[in-house]
Amino acid sequence: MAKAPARSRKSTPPKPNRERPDEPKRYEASKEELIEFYKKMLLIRRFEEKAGQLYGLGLIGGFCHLYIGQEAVAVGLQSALAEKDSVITAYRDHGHMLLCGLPPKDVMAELTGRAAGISKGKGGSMHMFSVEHKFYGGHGIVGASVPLGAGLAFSHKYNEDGGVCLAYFGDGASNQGQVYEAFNMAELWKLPIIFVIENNQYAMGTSVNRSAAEDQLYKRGESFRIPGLQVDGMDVLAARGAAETALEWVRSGKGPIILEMKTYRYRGHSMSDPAKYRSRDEVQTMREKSDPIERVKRELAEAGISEDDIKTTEKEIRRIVNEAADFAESTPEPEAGELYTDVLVESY
Ligand SMILES: Cc1ncc(C[n+]2csc(CCOP(=O)(O)OP(=O)(O)O)c2C)c(N)n1
Ligand SMILES: [Mg+2]
Repeated sequence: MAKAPARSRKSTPPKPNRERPDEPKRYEASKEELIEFYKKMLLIRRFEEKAGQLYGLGLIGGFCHLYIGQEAVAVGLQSALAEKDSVITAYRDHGHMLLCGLPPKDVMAELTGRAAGISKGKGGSMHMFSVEHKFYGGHGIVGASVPLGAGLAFSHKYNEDGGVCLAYFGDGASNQGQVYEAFNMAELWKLPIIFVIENNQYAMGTSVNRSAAEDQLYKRGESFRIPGLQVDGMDVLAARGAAETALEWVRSGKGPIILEMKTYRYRGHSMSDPAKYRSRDEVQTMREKSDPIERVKRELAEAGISEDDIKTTEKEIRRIVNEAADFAESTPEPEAGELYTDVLVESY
């Protein structure tokens, strides 16, 4: 039998260590920007609280996952995006959409299953989409936003439009195989994508330290040479600072980057969650000590914004959310014939 050729003892020399991004700096916001961050976080919070109420009243059906507690992540990151950039996420998606500029009443009407909803009332909470606003879903398959996001980044590169894709996924999703296939291709092809791991510490009822062999999720790209940064996701200015660093990295053609945003969800996983996997105390402590909105409120006071101005902002947000809810309750449901439209795309 022919002998197998002797293996060369010389191994390929390792590639030199990759350049790494600088540690992000906490963003120095102007007064106007700080007010804007506050408004946006409050809009998401009040919108989600209202959605929770409408669900309780039976006006919203099916799945509904609230983002309460995590607002600083999406607000900080998306405030740094340009119009050419795209956003994709999983099912905890209402906040991300509002930040992409989708009107609150169209999102709320989708939740109540009305024809005026952004997906004509046929998608519901998890399946909203708006090419016009460069919001590409809304996906119920855990981890799916990662390869789909890589595809969006590929299209930015192919079309040379200068855009970057912000692809969000959860700590639970970060244990999925498809995530790593996408990491490999994204780095190989130097795709313009920021992988955002929203580490809210739980995947349904499983805590990250029970399910992740490497629970420092920002390191998950190491074997693909994708750098990662760990960020305080309860601080909107830290999130914005990280976005600046990540965008600079990606826009200069260095390929993908990972941001692990350490955050926390206050509500249950979805609307039916027995919440037996964590104590009330744990949630209460997070709310009291780390609430991202209260934090900005303190910064606003320090910047000399008056209580009255803050109250006026709160009133304005309440008005927007109440109007969205009134619209979503009163606008008609889709005609029965809509069952047969938008099912298949015909292309010749
Ligand atoms: C492929 C797939 N597996 C399982 C599920 C069921 N599932 C829905 S949400 C979820 C937990 C995901 O947690 P995480 O990624 O941390 O996101 P979070 O809900 O915390 O935002 C699971 C397992 C699913 N929807 N898709
Ligand atoms: Mg999670």
